[in-house]
Amino acid sequence: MSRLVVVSNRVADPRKTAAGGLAVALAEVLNNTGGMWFGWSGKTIEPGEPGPHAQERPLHTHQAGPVKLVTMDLDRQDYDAYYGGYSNGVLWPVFHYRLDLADFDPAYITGYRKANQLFAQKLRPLLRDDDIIWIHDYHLIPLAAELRALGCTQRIGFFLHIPLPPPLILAAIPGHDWLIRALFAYDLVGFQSNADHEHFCRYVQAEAHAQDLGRGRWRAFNRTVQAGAFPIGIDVDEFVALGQASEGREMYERMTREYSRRQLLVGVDRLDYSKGLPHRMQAFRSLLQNFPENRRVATLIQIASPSREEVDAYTDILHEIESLCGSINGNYGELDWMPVRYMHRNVARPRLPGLYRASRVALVTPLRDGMNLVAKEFVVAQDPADPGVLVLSRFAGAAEQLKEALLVNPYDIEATANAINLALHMPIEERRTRHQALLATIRRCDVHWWCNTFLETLAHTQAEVSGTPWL
Ligand code: ADQ
Repeated sequence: MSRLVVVSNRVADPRKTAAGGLAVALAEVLNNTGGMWFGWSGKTIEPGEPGPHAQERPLHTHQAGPVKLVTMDLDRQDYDAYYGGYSNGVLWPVFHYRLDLADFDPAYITGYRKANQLFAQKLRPLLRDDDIIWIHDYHLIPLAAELRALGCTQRIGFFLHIPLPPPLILAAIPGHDWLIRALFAYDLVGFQSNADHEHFCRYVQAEAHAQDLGRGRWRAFNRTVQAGAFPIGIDVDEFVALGQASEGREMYERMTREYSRRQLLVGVDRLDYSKGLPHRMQAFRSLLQNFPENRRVATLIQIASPSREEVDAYTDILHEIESLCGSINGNYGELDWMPVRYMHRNVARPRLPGLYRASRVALVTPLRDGMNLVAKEFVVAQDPADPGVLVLSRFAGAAEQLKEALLVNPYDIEATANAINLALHMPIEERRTRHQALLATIRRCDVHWWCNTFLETLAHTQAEVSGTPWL
């Protein structure tokens, strides 16, 4: 059997739990298949620090159960241009439709390319001929092209965890043509939703004049690539078991005791401008303003884990949220009731199911999101006899699958407040019916389905190369 090699920017010990969708999903996959997980070590070498040049630097290797973790350090300047610069200063905002937040510094693309070349040079000698390579996310789009340039002929798949915008927005990215051309070095390219896949098709047809070979296959630059939607899921059984374990149960009991006379609303996010936290706070404020019967009852618990604090747009959003929470609590709070409890930190993963289960409503209202796993976790954690209600942004990839949620436009503050009110007062029969349907979808398309479908498709697809490829 072929060995699976997963490559992503960050690598985590799959036996431990982490916050962040990609780390959680990949840990599930690798724990099942075994193999190698390659990526950045989390360490940067400062200018002037003694030691070998990047190319000669030794790799870090660590066996974690069935998974071999291999990581490399990056020079500070390369890391800044690759990670903070092109990946999170250009690709992340533009892929999330936020052209206004992008920093189009021409130096970034060079650092991004250099880091990808270094990843390729370090990974190449570790590969076996029959390895299956699965590369993840926007940090590493050109990695297959760099590996091919070094002679790799293995099957290589790519999965984009974030949305792909329509061609007009995509074309705002400096180097967009180079970036999309690099996708043709893969055998299979996967997206979260049909919408993202359709944007890819439109782009390659219009900008790369690719030939449509049917059934998701495209031909351009003397290569073919297979593309499709593979919506990511969660490990449902694992999350159910987590909810039944002692920490999950204790959390549930503590929350239901503490808030016995209240109705809890919950939001759990990385602190990121794509998650729509200020809009969510404003909708909650409108709920209290327009539907006063919810005052003294509805309590929003918002957990936002620290994320990418070295990027300016992230500190701005932090201050905005703190000020909104302060003003809502100041205007509506009572001596014995605080409308919003905001925590800027992680919740230990074993406690999450208990927190979700104790909540009547989840607010998952990103302005744009590739998928959003919190929406799925919330549904799975509910008591089927008395389930809570999911208020979900129609701009999350999850909305394509989770049609029985209350779908909202998070920019429309009043409409979102109406939906939250509806959720808080939804009759139990309707809650059960919606929950049953949502749970069935989430179970059917869980993380194992995602992984198996992607890898099976990859195993049956190999790019055809004819003539001289552009590489
Ligand atoms: P993220 O943007 O990180 O992931 P998401 O899908 O919601 O978003 O995953 C977050 C994960 O981290 C969930 O498992 C959640 O429970 C956990 N988490 C988040 N905040 C936490 C907190 N404060 N405390 C504890 N745990 C927390 C990216 C894309 C998404 C896509 C995933 C997977 O942006 O659109 O769904 O990858 O592909």
